Amino acid sequence: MSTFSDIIYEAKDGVATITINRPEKYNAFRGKTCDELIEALNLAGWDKSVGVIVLTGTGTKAFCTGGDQSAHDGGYDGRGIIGLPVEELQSTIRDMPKPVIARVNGYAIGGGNVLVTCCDLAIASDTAIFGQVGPKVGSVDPGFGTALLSRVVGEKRAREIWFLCRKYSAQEALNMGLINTVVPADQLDAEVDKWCQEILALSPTAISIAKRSFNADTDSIKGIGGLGMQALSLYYSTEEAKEGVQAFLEKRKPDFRSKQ
Ligand code: 2NE
Repeated sequence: MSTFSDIIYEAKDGVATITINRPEKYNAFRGKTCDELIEALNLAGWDKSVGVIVLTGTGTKAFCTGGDQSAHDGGYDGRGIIGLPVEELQSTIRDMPKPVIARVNGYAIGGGNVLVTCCDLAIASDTAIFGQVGPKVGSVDPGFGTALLSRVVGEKRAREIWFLCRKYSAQEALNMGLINTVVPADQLDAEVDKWCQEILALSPTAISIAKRSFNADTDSIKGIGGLGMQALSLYYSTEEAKEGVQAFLEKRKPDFRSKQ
């Protein structure tokens, strides 16, 4: 029985599914959502009956659109350096000793795209849309969101993603290596299940050793992320950053240049 409010947790036949359940906010996360995600990941991660974790969002509009801008007032509404323990959430995905699959069913934007980046595997519907929006809304995710992304898609592409804030189709995300496969929306669950069953047939310990060895190469990014969040908390107190949040909430174009 799930005791969560912002997420849904279900573990069945070796697969734990964690669903961000805030469709009215396009599955954006607030402080409480991050805390619940961390708790659920730990539940699944250390449950021996679970061999694979699926992370997704409720509905077809969004996988996750990152930080909840309506819970942002010079910082978010939860705990941690910026009021959103996002760097802890990202590290928890990486630290879990089993594969975490992003099931991407719509927008994976901002911190949602970073979650896709941090997941071990990503399977998307052909309607999914990816991208970073930080510099458009007065934010940036300066750790796994930037440095790991460049490992995943390459330096030039990662810089393009952050410096232009464009949106990318599922096919484009596949071409750049951000995701593993794309399927028609009505085949998403069957495809995710197929990948889960293949993983469940393999040695869990061998997979967990492989996961940790993949992580070893990029774990130093965690330190960059901590430092980055300290800088981000200072940035959030500026007029320039506040303009980004206000403009999003007021559905208008931001004017950053006059505020820097
Ligand atoms: C996702 C996107 C591109 C969708 O655009 P569109 O035009 O299709 O829909 P719209 O009208 O913008 O959004 C639909 C509803 O969802 C809410 C909107 O406010 C709107 O609500 P209503 O007006 O219908 O009531 N919504 C969407 N995203 C939300 C969000 N993140 N927080 C609160 N409400 C949200 C477009 O909506 C978009 O670009 N969203 C902005 C995403 C954003 O700013 N994310 C935060 C980035 S910063 C971050 O994630 C982060 C991090 O990664 C690390 C540290 C700190 C922060």
